[in-house]
Amino acid sequence: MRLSQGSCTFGVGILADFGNEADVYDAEALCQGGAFAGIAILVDGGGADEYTAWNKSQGFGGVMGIGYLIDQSDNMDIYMAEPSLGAADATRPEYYYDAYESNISNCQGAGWGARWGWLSFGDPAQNEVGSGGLGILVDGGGTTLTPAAPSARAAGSTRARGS
Ligand SMILES: [Ca+2]
Ligand SMILES: [Ca+2]
Repeated sequence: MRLSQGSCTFGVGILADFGNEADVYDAEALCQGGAFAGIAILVDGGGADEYTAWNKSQGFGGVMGIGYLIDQSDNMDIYMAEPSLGAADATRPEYYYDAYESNISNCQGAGWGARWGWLSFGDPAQNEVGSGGLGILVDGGGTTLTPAAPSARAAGSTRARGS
């Protein structure tokens, strides 16, 4: 499932759960506070929660985007940025990168900018026009961070900021 659980492209997307129950947030990409050109927020008020995603999630700011994942409590939460299913696994998602033998996650407080010219409309002089955004993961304590795929946790690329 993509574009869900507090996600936006050119707009605002908010998922706010202020209850104290334990929740499972499981999605694929641009989710759980993942933003392109806008503001995306996932805020959870309490409970021992589990967050799982593959790419550009859990506090991700892409081009012109600001993404927040805010877990307010000190419950023991689990944050998973799926690292890999392996190159030979046909079920792996498209975020797999052979050079790293892993997914490229851009999760858990990551800012990412476009530098491949895909916004330049074919004009090389206009490459790198998509400055990255701001990705923020805030947790009130008690967190378990599982092994994450590369480019995660307070990561920034191409005029971007993650924290
Ligand atoms: Ca919760
Ligand atoms: Ca927490």
